[in-house]
This record gives sequence, C-alpha cells and structure tokens, in this order.
Amino acid sequence: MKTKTQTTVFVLTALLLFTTSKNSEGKDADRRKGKPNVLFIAIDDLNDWTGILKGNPQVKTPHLDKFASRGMAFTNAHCAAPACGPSRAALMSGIRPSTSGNYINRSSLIHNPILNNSVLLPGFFQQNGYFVCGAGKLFHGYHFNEEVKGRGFDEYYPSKTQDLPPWEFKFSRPLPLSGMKNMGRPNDWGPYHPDITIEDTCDGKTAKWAEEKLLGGELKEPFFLGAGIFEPHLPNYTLQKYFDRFPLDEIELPEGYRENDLDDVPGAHSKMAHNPWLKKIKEAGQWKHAIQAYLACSAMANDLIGQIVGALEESKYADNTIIVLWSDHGFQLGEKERWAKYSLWERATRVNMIWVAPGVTKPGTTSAKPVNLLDIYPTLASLTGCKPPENQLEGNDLTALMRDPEAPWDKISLTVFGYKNYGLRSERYRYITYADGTEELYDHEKDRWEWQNLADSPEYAEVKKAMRKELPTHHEPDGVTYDLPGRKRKAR
Ligand SMILES: [Ca+2]
Repeated sequence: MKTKTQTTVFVLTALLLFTTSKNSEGKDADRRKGKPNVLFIAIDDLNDWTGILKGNPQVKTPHLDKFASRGMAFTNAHCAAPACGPSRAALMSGIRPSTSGNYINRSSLIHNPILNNSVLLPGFFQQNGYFVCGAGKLFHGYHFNEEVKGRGFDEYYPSKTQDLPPWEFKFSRPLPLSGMKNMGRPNDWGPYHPDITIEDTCDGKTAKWAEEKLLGGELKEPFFLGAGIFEPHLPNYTLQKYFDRFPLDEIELPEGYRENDLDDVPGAHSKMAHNPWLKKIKEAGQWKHAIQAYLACSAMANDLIGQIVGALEESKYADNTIIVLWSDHGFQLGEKERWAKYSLWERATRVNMIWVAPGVTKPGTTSAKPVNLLDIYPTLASLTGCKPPENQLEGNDLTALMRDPEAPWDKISLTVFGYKNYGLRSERYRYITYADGTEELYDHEKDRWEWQNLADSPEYAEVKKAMRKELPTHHEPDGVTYDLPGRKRKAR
C-alpha cells in the first residue's frame, strides 16, 4: 500500500510527465501550424527546349506551360553545376561547388565533410516537423542509393536505397535501338515495345506514386513531397506515341548550331568531360533521330508533370501547397560540337525553374533576373517560415522577385564545373573563366546563341571587370571521388 507522500509524488510525477509530453506535442504542433506543404518536382537533363523558355520552336510542353501560367517562371535560371551529381548536391545543401569541392559526378557527397555536416534539404524539413517523402531521382543516383540512403526522408519509393523504380526493358528489336553500337546502351534511344504503357516506365511509376499520395488523402501535414522524373536523360526510351508527335522529316537541327563555332573559344573547354558522341551521331546520320528522341522523352516528362500537378490541383492540399519545379541543368544537342551537358555555356547551364506559391506568386508572371538552383533552399525556407541553418546557405531568397518580378536585383548567377572553372550570368552577359585563365564573354542582347566571344574586345573590358568581381573568393580543392568500377549500380 502506498503512503500519502508516495501517492503525491506519483501523481505529481505523472502530471509532470503528462504536461511535458503535452508541451512537446504542443510545441511540435505549433511548429507545424499553418505551414504550407511543398511539392518538389525535379526533371533530369531538361534544357531550355520548353514552351516557356523558347529554346526550340518544335517542342511540345503544354502541361509545363499551363503549370507556369499558374505561377512564376524564372527565365534566366541556371544550375550551380552542369552535371547531375554536383548540381543536385549544391541544390540539396545550398552550398556552392566551389565551397564544398563537390565538382563532378564522381565527387562523393557523404565523404565530403562539408556536405555531410550540412543540413540537407529533406532533413531540414524533417527537423521542422514536416512529413518528408519522395520518389524517383531527386539526388544523383549514386549519392542517394549508396551514400545518403534516404537520410531526411520518412518514406521513399521504391526504397531508401533505390531512387528509381525498376526499368522495363521490353523492346521490339535488339538493343541498341539506335543501331549505334559505339554509343553504348546508356546513351541509346528508341521506342518501347507496344505492350509497354506509361505506367510500366520508371517515370510513370514515380508519377503514379505521387498521384496516389496526393489523392489518397492520408498525407500528414505539413508535408514535403519530392518526385524526380528521369527523362529526358539518356537513354531516351519512351512510348512510340511520343516519337510520333515529332515526325522525323520535320525535325530541324538546333538553331543555335553553327559550324566553326569553336574557332574563337579557348581550348580549355575541351578538358571539360568532352565526349565524342556528336561526332559519332553525325557520322551515323542519326542527328535528327537523336533530337527526335530527346523531344519525345521531353513530351513524356511533360505529360507526367501534368499528371503530378493535376493530382495536386484535384487534392485537398491545392490551396496550401508550394510547388517548385526545376531541371538539374541543360543539355547540348550539337551546339558547339557537343552532345552532353558538362559545359559552362548557356545551353548546358540554363534550367527550368517554376514556382507556384499561394499568396506570393501571381499567375502568369516571369522574371528574367539571373537566379540559380542554389536559391531554391533559402526560398523554400523563407516561404515556409522555417529558420534556415546558420552559416550554410549561399543562395538567395527569391521571394522579393516573386512579389515583384522587376524588384531591384543585383545578383549574378554562378555555375561551377571543376576546380576554378566558372560561368557567370548577369541579365545581359555570360562570362566564363577557366582554371588556366582563359576567358569567354557573350552579349545575350545581341547574341543569344553565344556565337561571338567578346572576351578580347577592349570595349568590353569594363563589363569583364564587373563580372570578375562576382567570382568566388574561395576555391575548395577537389573533394573525395569514388571509382566508377566500384559502383554497385543496377543496369539503367
Ligand atoms: Ca542530369
């Protein structure tokens, strides 16, 4: 039998525990209260060949364009690095490649102490009381599957160690479908077997997962839901119906292509992951076929964007969810003799970045101010009212431009590829400087395809000087890289 004192202590302790737990629940609820949800959509390798960015008149991206008409499109947005790994590592950490030393696809994320000790975006939302879930390619595949392993996510599809849903390799003829054995299967293109539906494709599965989450009505709020679409990254496999939208005899070569375009460009560019694909594609007479495949895969990505955004619009979360859609870098389809990203030119750095922020963005607005994928993290922190991690984020909060697209903006957008190679974009100019000190300068008011390098023209000396002031002052040496043969990757 308990004494009176024991009973009193027991009651007081129970009351204290109850109050403490109530308080912490209360604090948690307070932290979450009224916070908007976030729908975070990533598209891999989608360049400015979209309706909103007008990089190629042949494109068909009606869902993307309709989505942009609901909010704000940044038309002068650039990646932090022109490759999946460093671009996404920078976006997710808010840290410049020149600060972290994560420069190329082989750069490690978790063996880089600067990145590993940073608060990555999913973890940031988790710390702020969000339910964080995702599917598909949000991080660079190796970083997610082998290193990050779902860190910061409450749930991941298909799993915390596999970002992409399984691929369906069913075709009507043997691989490679392009017939180009010297390109390798990862760089192949062509239609799936007619039995394959969009829901059988890995991107179709990602979009379906997002749709079911949004319409299932059981998401804990506030939530952060990420969906990463892999196409139009190579291999460009998609359904025949998307190829049919772009008849081969109507395909035009890129308007920005010009023979001898490299004559006034310093040789340093050729050290930047240059590959022989364009040469091989041209020799095989496959240039238009390869363009058709990129357009077809972009059209499929467009349909999946429509599916995901459409599901949100139909859902009960529509009025209280911020949507940000971004592509991780651009892609050259022959311009400057390249079939790849991996350069500091406009076609490789320019990205799609579209926002719908209820109560902040106005429908159908655009801004041509120079912005960067690095700005996504601080902007999401600002829009959700979550306090950003201290001394970490190097991007800018874009909400001032969302409220007024013509607001004063003195920022310049920086792209980094490899140690001390920098591309800077202002509203009018692109300035490039390589590690060996050679330079390029383009005036986009007169030369949208960057055909004329003005770096040696004395009348642009002041422009160059002003751009150079924006270069990073810190140049972190290359961080740890992993060996490709050691990658335990599944076939893609
Ligand atoms: Ca990519």
